[in-house]
Parts: sequence; C-alpha cells; structure tokens
Amino acid sequence: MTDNTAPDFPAWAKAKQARIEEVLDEALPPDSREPRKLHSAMRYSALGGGKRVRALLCYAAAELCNTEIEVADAAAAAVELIHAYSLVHDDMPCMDDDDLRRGKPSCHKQYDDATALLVGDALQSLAFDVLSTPQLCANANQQISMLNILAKAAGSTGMAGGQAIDLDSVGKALAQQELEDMHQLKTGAVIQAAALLGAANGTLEQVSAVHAYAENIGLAFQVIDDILDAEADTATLGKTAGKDADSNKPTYVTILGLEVAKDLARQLHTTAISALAPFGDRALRLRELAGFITQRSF
Ligand code: GRG
Repeated sequence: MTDNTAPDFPAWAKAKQARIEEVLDEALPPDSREPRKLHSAMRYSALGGGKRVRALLCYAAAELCNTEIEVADAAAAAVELIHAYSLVHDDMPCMDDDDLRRGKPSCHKQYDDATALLVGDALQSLAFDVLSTPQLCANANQQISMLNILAKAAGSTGMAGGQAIDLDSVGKALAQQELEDMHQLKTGAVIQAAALLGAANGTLEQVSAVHAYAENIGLAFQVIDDILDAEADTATLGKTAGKDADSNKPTYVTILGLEVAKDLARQLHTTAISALAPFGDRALRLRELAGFITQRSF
C-alpha cells in the first residue's frame, strides 16, 4: 500500500542530507580543539559538500529493513567519513593530483600535503570510532559484523586495493571485465557496504536483494561518473572534468564509446531495480535512489 503522507524523493533526500550533515558535525572534533589545523582540515573535507549518495543508500536500506535510525546514522556517518578520506588522499599529488573537490580547493591545496595525509588517516579512524560506539546495537555480534563489513570494504581487498589497481592501469588497455573488477573494488565496495550496513536488521532475503541491488547500482554509479567526466564541465562537476582521458586512464567511455556506456548504465539500473521486486513500496527509496544515481548531472 502506498503511504500518501510520505515526502517525495527530493524532500526525503534533502532531509536525510541535512540529517547526515548534523551527525557528521557532531562526530567531528570542533576546530577549536587542538590540533586545530588538523581538526579544521577534517571538517573542511567532510562537511558541507557532496551528494551524500552513500548515506542516502544506507538510510534507504534501513527503511526497507527496519534498522534503527541511530544505527543507520552511525553507519551512514562512518561510510561518508571513509569516502571523504578517500577523496582527500585521491586528490593528493602522489595519486590523482587534483586541485578541485566539491567545488572548492582540495584539502592539500587549502592546507598542505602533510595535513591532507593526516586528515585521511584521522577520518578513517573516526569512521571506525563512530561505528564502534559502545552499545550502538543491542546485539554486539551484529555491531562487530558491521565493523567487519566496513573494514573489508575500505581495505586492500576493497577500496584501497581498487585504487592500487587503478593507479597501475594508467596507459594500459584494460578489457571491460578488468575495468569492472577494478571499479567493484575502488568505488563499488564502499557503496555496497553503505547499503549492507543500512540493511543490518534485514532478513536473509532482504540482505541478499540489497546486495544485488548495490552491486549493480555501484557499477552504474561508476559508468555514469565516466560519462560525466567525458560530457560535463568542471563548474557543474565541482571537480576537474576530462581528468580521466587527460590522465590516459581506461574508462567505460574509452572502452565502449559514449552510447554503449549509456546503454550499460540503463541495463545496470534495470537489474538493480529488479532485485527489489519482492519488496514493493518498502523499497521505494532504494528504487528512487537508483534513478537519482543514474540520472545525476554531477
Ligand atoms: C585513496 C585509498 C584511496 C582510495 C581512493 C574512491 C576513490 C578511491 C577515489 C575517488 C576518486 C574518484 C573521483 C572516483 C570516481 C567515482 C567517485 C568515487 C566519485 C566521487 O564520489 P561522489 O560523486 O562524490 O559520490 P561526492 O562529492 O558527491 O561525495
């Protein structure tokens, strides 16, 4: 049955974006606390920017699976902190070397390289600090499983590993499967973790559907990222456009061409949505979010 009192997707997303901003604001040490420069740079990098797609995925999966809102808050914050750390490190000269992030100077440009390195380290620790809050979950084993999901997603068999493969792939001709394997680690692992953490209270059937949904939507997110990198301008993206082609990196657009890449994004969207079929209106937000991810313009 449709809940006629439920807000439309833009209103729901706006409310959840405001909510995660407050949770992060609370979790991050104030910039009046020593070491002030580090705390100021952490807040600069984690607050006031980004689409908060990972937090939205976490909240939407929590709505499907009846996960308590306090648990979803902590999980969404932890995932956004890991994501913010990855962006700070990714922008550094030793990695992707980008001066612009979320429409403002990247962390190492605004501060300095050493501070940016520490910001990433400290944001990662803070993510696990938030998710390990004593008695966050009534069931301690459930909380340990959640910590394990995040640790695996961020580590060398997840995001950091994907980044290593990405750095190694510059100038190489990757097959589509190799590109997919790399992205499933680099961006897919944390996107999947966001949805799975939100699904903490889910039944086996719900968790397995959320997993299938997140695998497909995570990949669609990356295909769209490659399309935007090729088509959109820097002002719209809030980061340097055309970066991948300039860096001689294989992308879905360079491997498949623009039109086939767009078809692939549509197919992945359809597959993601079909995984939610058994859940009707309870999966509404996840379904809407899939649309938001594949139709985004930045
Ligand atoms: C440094 C260990 C380490 C990993 C970095 C995820 C990642 C790995 C780097 C990000 C580089 C990048 C631009 C990847 C493309 C896809 C992506 C993650 C884009 C940024 O995510 P959005 O669009 O960003 O969700 P906002 O700013 O909206 O949060």
